[in-house]
Amino acid sequence: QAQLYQYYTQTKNATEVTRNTLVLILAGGQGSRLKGLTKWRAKPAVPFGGKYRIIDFALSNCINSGLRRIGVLTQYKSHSLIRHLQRAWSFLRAEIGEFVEILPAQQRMSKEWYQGTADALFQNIDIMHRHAPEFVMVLGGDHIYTMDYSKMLMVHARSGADLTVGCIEVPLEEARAFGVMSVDTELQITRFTEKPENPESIPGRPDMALASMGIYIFSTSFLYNALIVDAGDKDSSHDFGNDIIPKAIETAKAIAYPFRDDHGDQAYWRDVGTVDSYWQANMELCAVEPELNLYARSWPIWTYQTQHPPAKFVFDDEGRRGEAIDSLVSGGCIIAGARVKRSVIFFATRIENRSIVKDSVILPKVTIGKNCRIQNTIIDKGAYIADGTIIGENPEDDARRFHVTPNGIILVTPEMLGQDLFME
Ligand code: ADQ
Ligand code: ADP
Repeated sequence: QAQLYQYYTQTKNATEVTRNTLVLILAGGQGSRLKGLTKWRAKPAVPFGGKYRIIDFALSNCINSGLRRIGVLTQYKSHSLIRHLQRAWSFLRAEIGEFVEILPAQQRMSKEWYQGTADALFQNIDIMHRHAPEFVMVLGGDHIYTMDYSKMLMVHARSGADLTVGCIEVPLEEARAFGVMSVDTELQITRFTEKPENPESIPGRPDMALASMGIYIFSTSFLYNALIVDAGDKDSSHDFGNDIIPKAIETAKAIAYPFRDDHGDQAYWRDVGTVDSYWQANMELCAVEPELNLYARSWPIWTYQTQHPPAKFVFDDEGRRGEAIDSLVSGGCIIAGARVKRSVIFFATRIENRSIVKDSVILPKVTIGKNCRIQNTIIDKGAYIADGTIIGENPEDDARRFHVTPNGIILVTPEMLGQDLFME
């Protein structure tokens, strides 16, 4: 009986854990490696996958995992992000303790904007305190994946750890871009290095490294203490990856949570922080059976979108077919006598006759005129592509007009085409 009593009092179920968790989504970074795509908007607000914004993935994961108390920390170029959050994510009901709250940098603790990711939390420590969570989950707002966070929370709660870090296996040559860790047989983190020059491989697997996904669960009192100590440390850069996590593994119980799918295999997770990786992750959605299943009814990805009529594919006046294959085409698009192959076409785009669009990502409200040939290209929102434009065939020509990545992906923005907002 004593054992049963202990079980009832000490074993938390998932609802107790998720209801007592406050999620904070870091959405304020500059995202400068996305070049023109983040010139006017924050990375989490960058459109992705034909109708979503990048942050919709983290937010949908929260809602689908039963996490309904969410703060989004914003800083740089937050207009379109805040507008999107208000439109798409204001349906939670404060009366029953559910919310998505926007926490902009507002110089409440000092005369500084958020100095780093840890400072972003520190500057909101009073707000966290008022919500009185038992656990705080910190997420980046800039990754594409579907993940049931409640499983990670249960592992954290049951292990009694102070900190749990979500991690994924990545090829060694890519590991330099991440926090890289080593773990013991109990998955306790023994070493953590942020963006190491020479990343350590997983024992027995020389080609792979264990990388941090930049998602953390903290037991609240441990987090408060770590943030206060960090805030007083003049040598700190006030960043989770550089400061808080490496120090935590020296002093506290910090465990790794390997993110796997339901079959125990490596799960789908993409950092879309560069133009190349952004293009690649969009292209992956065009596969017949993409690893990221947007069609799973059990895990819907929620977003906001203006209403549009269905996408339309028509013959042109010379009887040429308008068609798309291996592609995602959103509402409001009209493809008239043009061919689209392996591309993601966001809503309200028009592609005119004799044009060919291949291996490309076309953001909303783009017009592509007649006789255009476009491949390996990302075209930003609202651009007007004049009749006869050719992109992706002549590298020198492309480099003169547009941004070209190391992998040869071309980014075209309205500004590069001389279509600046102020000049309209
Ligand atoms: P990075 O992604 O390089 O590495 P960072 O640039 O700090 O880390 O961005 C993390 C998140 O915080 C992003 O969502 C960003 O928008 C946001 N952010 C950055 N500065 C902010 C600020 N001042 N205020 C509010 N939000 C801010 C991190 C970890 C690595 C890990 C990778 C995984 O540090 O250890 O491997 O994420 O991608
Ligand atoms: P929206 O919220 O309108 O859907 P986007 O996601 O396309 O916008 O983000 C673009 C953001 O950048 C908006 O805040 C828009 O007002 C702003 N913007 C875009 N181009 C310019 C420009 N040339 N000058 C100033 N602001 C711009």
